Formats: sequence, structure tokens, C-alpha cells
Amino acid sequence: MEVERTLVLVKPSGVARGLVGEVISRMERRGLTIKVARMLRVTREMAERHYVEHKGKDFYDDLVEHITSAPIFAMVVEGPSAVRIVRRMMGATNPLEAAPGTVRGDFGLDVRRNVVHSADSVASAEREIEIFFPEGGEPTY
Ligand code: IDP
Ligand code: MG
Repeated sequence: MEVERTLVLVKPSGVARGLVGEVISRMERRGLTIKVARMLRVTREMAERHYVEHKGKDFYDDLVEHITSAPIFAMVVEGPSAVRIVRRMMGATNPLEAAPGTVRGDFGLDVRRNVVHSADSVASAEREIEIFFPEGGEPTY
């Protein structure tokens, strides 16, 4: 398994519910490494870049509105096959399909407020890291 990095966001719904520690803890226990992290308020421009693939869909406006509505917690996470490992840990987009034991399967019922985001490919991860960590997403220590 190749070491990869991925982008994970605890969305406003997750931050407001106090689930940042839970999400970090699950990834740490799995053996993944949190490389860099920050709490921030997403601007409309960042949201539009991040969700460009969804522009024009009926839920797009709500998506941008939600991600910009309150602080999020963003992380670059590293480990073997991190993109796929983290996607599986976060669970299916639709709460009806998110398995128990996944973040989305354990902490929510609303697809629009599904607690977390994680990149869906290595290419997406690199593109998204650039949005939330313009300095490159590498630790400075
Ligand atoms: P993902 O977060 O599992 O990668 P995407 O299809 O990339 O799912 O959708 C991005 C986000 O848009 C989802 O996490 C969810 O919050 C929201 N979303 C996706 N599909 C729908 C929908 O059909 N209705 C409302 N919101 C949706
Ligand atoms: Mg997605």
C-alpha cells in the first residue's frame, strides 16, 4: 500500500456538535497521521473551488451555504492508501447507506449535514489541500 495524503474536513455540522475530537481520534487509532490541521471559516470563493464538481446540482447552493456558515476543522491526513481508508471510515454519503461504525453511520441522519468531507482520489486530495492549505499542507516544524 502506497503512502498517500488526503484532505479531511469536519464540516460546520460536525464542529457545532463537538465531533472534531471524535473524528481525529478515530483516524489516530486507525494508525493514520495528522500532518497539519487548522480551524477556519471557509469563504465563498474557497467553497466554490472546493465544490466545483457539484456546480449546477440542486443541492449546490445549500452545500456552499452550509460549508461557509460557521467554522470547519481541516486536516491533511497521511498513511498507506489514506484516500480509500479514510473514505471507508467516513462512510457513504447517504445516511441510509452509511454503515454503523463509520462516522456518517454513527453520527447523523441528514445527507446535507453529514459531519465530514474526505477527498475521493489522490488527485482530488492534492487539489483540495491547495485550497485549505495554500502553503502546501506540509508541517513547518
Ligand atoms: P461525498 O461527500 O461523500 O464525497 P459528494 O457526492 O461529493 O459526496 O457530495 C458532496 C456533499 O454534498 C455531500 O457530502 C453531501 O453533504 C452533499 N450532498 C450530496 N448529495 C446530496 C443530495 O442528494 N442532497 C443533498 N445534499 C447532498
Ligand atoms: Mg465528494
